[in-house]
Amino acid sequence: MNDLSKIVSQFDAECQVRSVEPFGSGHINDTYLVTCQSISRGYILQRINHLVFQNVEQLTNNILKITRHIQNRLETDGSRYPGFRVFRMIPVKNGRYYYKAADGTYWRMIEYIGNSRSFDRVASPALAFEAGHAFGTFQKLTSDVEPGSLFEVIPRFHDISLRLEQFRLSIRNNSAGRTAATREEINFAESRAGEMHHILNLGTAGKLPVRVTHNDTKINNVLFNQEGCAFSVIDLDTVMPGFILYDFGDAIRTGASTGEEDEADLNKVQIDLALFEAYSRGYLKVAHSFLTIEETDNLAFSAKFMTYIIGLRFLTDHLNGDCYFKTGFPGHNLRRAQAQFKLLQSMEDNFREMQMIIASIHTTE
Ligand code: ADP
Ligand code: GN1
Ligand code: MG
Repeated sequence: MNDLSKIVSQFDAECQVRSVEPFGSGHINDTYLVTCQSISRGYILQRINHLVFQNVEQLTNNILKITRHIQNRLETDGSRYPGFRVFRMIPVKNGRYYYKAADGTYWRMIEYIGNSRSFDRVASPALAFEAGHAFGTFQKLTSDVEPGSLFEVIPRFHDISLRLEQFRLSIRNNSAGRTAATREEINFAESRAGEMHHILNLGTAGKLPVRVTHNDTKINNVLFNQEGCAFSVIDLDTVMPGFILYDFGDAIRTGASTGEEDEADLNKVQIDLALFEAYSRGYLKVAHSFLTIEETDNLAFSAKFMTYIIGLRFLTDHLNGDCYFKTGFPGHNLRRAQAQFKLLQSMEDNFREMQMIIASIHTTE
């Protein structure tokens, strides 16, 4: 038995391991697909990055709470959410839902939802509509969970003042000696810093409700079936109290861009308005029933904001010497930041159109 199979054997799962292979494209945890001798069953095994997620116990409690809540709602009221599913966590033989190995690493296992696919980018408006519908459904299904009952897994996760502080500290420290060569990107970030406080200011003024939010609504965190219907939202590590605008914006950043998150050819990176419209239609079809006017009015801005703040975090990590996000090659975080900033520029150029699209959906749905 190799080390990964030994870890699988700690969990209360009927699985004679056939293979354990790296899976997905996450930047923080290590994800593996476990296949078993019985071909009908599979699991997702994940090593939780406990430097990033420092309280694995509370993080696990959040995920259990949310998945059980959704499961209950689907069982009692499932006809309103046809086909929607939520994954099940697998207990460790000691009854907990995570396993701490002798070397101090943390692991969890979840049921693999078969016949599912996820995409790093969205190929058509039909898929974008589905993704929007799925995130809207996730928010609706969790709207009756008290946000304060969830543990704040990473405090101030999308708080722009914290992220700018970290960015400016990375410039001052210049620990990797990269500041001089990164002037252009630093200036780009600084030139937009003021306007990017808008959501935080609204929140601080009490104008945005605190809700249960996902906080990592990358498009590859939606599962689709083989027919292209989105039926589940996964990767619940960062579910905690927050502003819903962050979830909308991050999904647009990844789901309505014409380029990869780390696209080298910046000419290929633009906002695709057809994908933006389709995602927004799918999302608002569900979410219009609970969004406030203030939230709806700021959806288009949230796409600019999330593209900016994730770009800023990539840039900060580049300046710090790549300590946080996994990288595939030298300069990877800088390239990611450049692609985000190019996408942001394209959103700035198309901002009026984006606002008009949201307004037109809002008035006709
Ligand atoms: P990461 O933190 O690495 O992004 P995810 O939980 O998003 O971790 O998992 C990575 C990928 O694994 C997903 O994009 C999806 O393709 C697949 N995946 C994760 N959980 C499941 C599941 N329960 N059923 C089917 N596929 C899954
Ligand atoms: C990280 O690991 P992944 O890819 O699901 C990050 C998100 C970023 C994302 C950028 C805990 O998510 O905040 O938006 O990379 N997660 C954490 O692709 O920092
Ligand atoms: Mg993921």
